[in-house]
Amino acid sequence: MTLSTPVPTTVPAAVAHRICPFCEACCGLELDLEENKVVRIRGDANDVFSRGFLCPKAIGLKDLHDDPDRLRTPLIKRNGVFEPASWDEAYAEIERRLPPVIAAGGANAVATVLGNPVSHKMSLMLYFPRLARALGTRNMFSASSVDQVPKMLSVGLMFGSWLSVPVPDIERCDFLLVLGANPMVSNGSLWTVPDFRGKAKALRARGGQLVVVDPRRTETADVADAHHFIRPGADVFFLLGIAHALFDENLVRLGRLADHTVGLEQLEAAVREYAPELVAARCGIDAATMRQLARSLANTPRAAIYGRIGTCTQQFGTLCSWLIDAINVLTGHLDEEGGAMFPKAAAFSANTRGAPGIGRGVTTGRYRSRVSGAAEVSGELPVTCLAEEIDTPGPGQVRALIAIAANPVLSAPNGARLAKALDQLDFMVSLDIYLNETSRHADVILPGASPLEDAHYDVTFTQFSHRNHARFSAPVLARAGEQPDEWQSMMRIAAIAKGLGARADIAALDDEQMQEDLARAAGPAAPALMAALAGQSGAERMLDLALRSGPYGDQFGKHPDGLTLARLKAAPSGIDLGPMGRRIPEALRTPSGKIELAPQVLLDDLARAAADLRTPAPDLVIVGRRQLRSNNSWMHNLPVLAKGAYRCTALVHPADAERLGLLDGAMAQIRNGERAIEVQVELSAQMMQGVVSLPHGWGHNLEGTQMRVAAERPGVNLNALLDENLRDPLSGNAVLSGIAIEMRPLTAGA
Ligand SMILES: Nc1nc2c(c(=O)[nH]1)N[C@H]1C(S)=C(S)[C@@H](COP(=O)(O)OP(=O)(O)OC[C@H]3O[C@@H](n4cnc5c(=O)[nH]c(N)nc54)[C@H](O)[C@@H]3O)O[C@H]1N2
Ligand SMILES: Nc1nc2c(c(=O)[nH]1)N[C@H]1C(S)=C(S)[C@@H](COP(=O)(O)OP(=O)(O)OC[C@H]3O[C@@H](n4cnc5c(=O)[nH]c(N)nc54)[C@H](O)[C@@H]3O)O[C@H]1N2
Ligand code: SF4
Ligand SMILES: [Mo]
Repeated sequence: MTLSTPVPTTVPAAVAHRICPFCEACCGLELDLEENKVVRIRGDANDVFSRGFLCPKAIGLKDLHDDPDRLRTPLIKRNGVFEPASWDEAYAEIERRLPPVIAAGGANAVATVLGNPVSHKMSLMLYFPRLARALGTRNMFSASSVDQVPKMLSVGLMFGSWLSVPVPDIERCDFLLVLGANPMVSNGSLWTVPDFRGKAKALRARGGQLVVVDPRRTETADVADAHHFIRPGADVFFLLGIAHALFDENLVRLGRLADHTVGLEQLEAAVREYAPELVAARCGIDAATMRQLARSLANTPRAAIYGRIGTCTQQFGTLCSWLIDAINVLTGHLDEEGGAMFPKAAAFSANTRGAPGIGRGVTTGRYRSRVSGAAEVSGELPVTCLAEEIDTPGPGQVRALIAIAANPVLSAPNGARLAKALDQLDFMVSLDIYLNETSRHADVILPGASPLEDAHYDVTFTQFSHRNHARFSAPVLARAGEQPDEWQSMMRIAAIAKGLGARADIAALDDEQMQEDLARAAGPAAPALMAALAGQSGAERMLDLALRSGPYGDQFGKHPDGLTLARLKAAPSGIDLGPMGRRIPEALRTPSGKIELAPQVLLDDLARAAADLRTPAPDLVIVGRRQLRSNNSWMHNLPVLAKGAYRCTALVHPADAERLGLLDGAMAQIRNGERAIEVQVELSAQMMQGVVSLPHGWGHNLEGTQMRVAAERPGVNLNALLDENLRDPLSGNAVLSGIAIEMRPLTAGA
């Protein structure tokens, strides 16, 4: 008997379409197939959203599919050694070992940790809530807290829901200020914008300006009109200075939003003491430049400021995230064409559900982490608290972990402590496609299907897209063996956690939960909706429901021309839903029904910034950097991306190198207190003096992994240098940027 639900086998077509799962740009790809094999990958010229764009990573889809190291069967660790196992055996092992942990320690004894690829896999994204409900644990962690929680919190406070992130309307924008982001390489984040290069070029061609503010003269700065260096971590002062100048020079124009905004006076009072002249030295940007930027933002009819990871992963991440949107409001560019606007996603968006224009808003701190007392934000605790929750004894200690597409041993600060802690667990399961730095600690690994074998819809990224659209990717290739969908693996674990056992009928369980969800959402209409969805199951059924009941949906017959999953399936290059339109006040979900320009918790946090302004900035600090042929920690095993020059180098300004005795190509030690790493130096005039840049996600030299290509050139782990206890106190997000370091030479130059 097999426990895994059989998966329909697709008949290979000559040409197939797939949304690229590797980054937030979500490009539509066209794949040539021959006998269940991909022979060529190109951008889908007809894709309604990405219009043929792709980057070199897309080709990696084929390498990923063919990678001999990619796991194709479950693994069970016995006597310290992983052995291939059947799916039945793997689930049986989970049933043997997980329930006793829950019985002994309660629901909170099991923790979950989610990684970045969850948001690129519909199956994981839609079914994790089911698993979470079955587990009932408060110990939920994710990569969000080494990433974007500050933005989620600031937009939650200002606009009322966690993912109501305004994004630049780049195709109609004439002045764009990019702060702490490098979309030329990252291809955009919390802003789904394929072909940033082409769009930036068009912006400049129509007479617009692109300005980049970053401690490195980045690839994005290279295609901009101007670049200004900024001291890492000083963004809060830069933004306060800009806001000050807007008030000071009488440039504040709320326009239409005046009626929909509260807190203007409080904001004005809060920024009063931060004249550009006062903060300039700390920012490394002169006051005249700051004032000019404020004027350009205010006086250009269609303009926006956008900030990303550099503004989030620092000690004032929430303040920065708030001030960016506040400046867009002050200059009259929020919710206006060519400014920063709210996408209207076809499905799953909190700001299209419920009563328009008002809501419960967001709350944080409904509970706190056991050891550090970090506040819950959006149902999660900071991932930097995971190790201490495992290695600190006492009631409520975490004794089991379910890791889902996550590699925190490399991606979070102080992975060495986490690695040690993971070995102390009573039980660990990884849903992962590799035996890597984190999954090597698991007792059972359940592999996910290759993206080419999986259906997909961008649950998350349609909510951040610069143009509204909907696309669905059917599986491109037939599956081998018994490989289930990842939602099925999670339902299986959910059934085990609920005491129903590994042999539970998960299809029936899925129906039951769907019925419950429908009853809650639709009341008496639920049975009719369930009937309308008949014949579907799993993630696709959930998607169909969300599309049909969404803002463009057919409303189950009420709008016969509206969206359904069947319609999407019939449009392999997607359905265009038009440019972003005005959504204030309808998109708001704050209790006041207004944009909250000056939430009290943020005003209170300014005291911390004020104190920091009085502290002298360190001489030498480190920041991160992303690279085109890489993606966080997990794409270093793909030959097509791994080739080329060694990339995990520390960029150092020549003047710093001279001062510190560092030579190009030579090895150096970087030290942060007790922690040290050895890096290869690369002299670079791109760097601001006093700032060193090193990419993250490297360090593939740990024992017990199976990523043979990555291990050949392991690189060094930036996060080994960072302190897991440094967090932005409001959001709990890790501080990854602007950390004071010392650096000294180890060997002579190459
Ligand atoms: N110093 C520093 N650290 C950082 C950052 C930084 O800028 N600087 N950036 C942070 C950011 S923004 C992020 S998002 C995090 C990322 O943090 P993580 O998500 O923890 O790290 P990833 O490297 O993305 O690892 C993803 C994992 O998912 C697995 N995986 C890939 N595809 C699938 C799949 O289809 N199914 C399953 N089940 N597993 C899959 C991979 O094998 C890998 O184990 O890193 C953060 N860490
Ligand atoms: N090729 C590639 N693409 C990716 C990824 C990848 O690893 N590789 N990761 C994906 C993920 S998970 C994410 S979250 C996105 C992130 O997308 P982005 O936010 O665009 O990421 P980065 O390229 O790291 O750009 C961050 C910039 O912030 C700068 N910076 C560092 N510290 C500071 C500071 O204190 N202030 C300011 N103003 N700037 C600072 C850095 O120099 C860098 O140029 O990228 C995604 N896309
Ligand atoms: S930009 Fe991102 S989504 Fe587009 S092809 Fe490259 S990795 Fe894939
Ligand atoms: Mo990220």
